[in-house]
Amino acid sequence: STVAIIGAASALGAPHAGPASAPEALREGAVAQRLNAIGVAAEWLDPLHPLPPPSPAPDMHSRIEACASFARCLADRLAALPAGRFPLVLGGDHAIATGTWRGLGRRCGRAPGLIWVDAHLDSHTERSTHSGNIHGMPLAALLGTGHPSLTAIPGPALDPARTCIIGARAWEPEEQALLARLGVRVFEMAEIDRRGLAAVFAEAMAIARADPEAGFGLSLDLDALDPQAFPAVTCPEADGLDPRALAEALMRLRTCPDLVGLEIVEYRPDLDPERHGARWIAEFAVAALGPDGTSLQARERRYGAANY
Ligand code: DIR
Ligand code: MN
Ligand code: MN
Ligand code: MN
Repeated sequence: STVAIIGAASALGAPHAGPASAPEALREGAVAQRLNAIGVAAEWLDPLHPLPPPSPAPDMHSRIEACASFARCLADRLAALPAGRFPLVLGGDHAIATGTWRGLGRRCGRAPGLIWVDAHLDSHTERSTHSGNIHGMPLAALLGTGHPSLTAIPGPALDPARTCIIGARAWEPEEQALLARLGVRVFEMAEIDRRGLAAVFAEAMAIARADPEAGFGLSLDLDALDPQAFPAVTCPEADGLDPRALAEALMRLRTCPDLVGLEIVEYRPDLDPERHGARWIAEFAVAALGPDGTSLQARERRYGAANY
């Protein structure tokens, strides 16, 4: 099995263009080489670029349509990924997730469980948003709530009972109310400080894997990390995860034959001339995906041609 790295160079959902250049910076930043060096085959596919946004900045409705059409392309790419490829999606802002997880749901034949690692809840709709930014809406849309253009991206909606959030510490009441109504488990930063990330991550994995017939994935918004360690993100929030502790937790994914995809978003290389962030991102990919030949082969068997 080969890790297929898919750059999603869109910042259409963010208030800043920075995340759009992350795939280019990460391609230079040796993510594939780091994986190859530990014996995991990895190669970049052609990155996806959105159409340039018109200026002046378009209204929210046009930005929703632009994010949705980019996400449809990404979903189609993932749904059509050949057998024997494990998808590593590198954003871009978090609005790309609306394409990633619908496309992987199609690839696997059912909705994956999902661990959403984020300082935020990303569960606004076009009606509840305070900021108007689409990257504050993708989790609601994946769960089936929100603007029809976002909820109708082809693929199965997530199951709230197999979805959870890790690292939350900044939200608006409307999105918290939606998640409470749907029953999505939210592991706030305060709970992680109390119990430790290892214990919380184990519980999150059990939630995401509750259906033994379905696979699961992880979406990492880098703003979940403490900005003192990882400042180069679109919306930094104080007092977040320690990147070393996160890398250690991610190592638990290596032995999971049912892991269907990994996504890492919101890196802003324009704030990081030394590329410290790119090295962390390579570290997270290595932690999650390398070296465990048995699990990569088991993934290939489980999500091989017959299931696509
Ligand atoms: C805020 C921030 N809740 C919003 N969300 C971010 O814009 O709706 N998500 N930054 O990653
Ligand atoms: Mn966030
Ligand atoms: Mn807001
Ligand atoms: Mn996010």
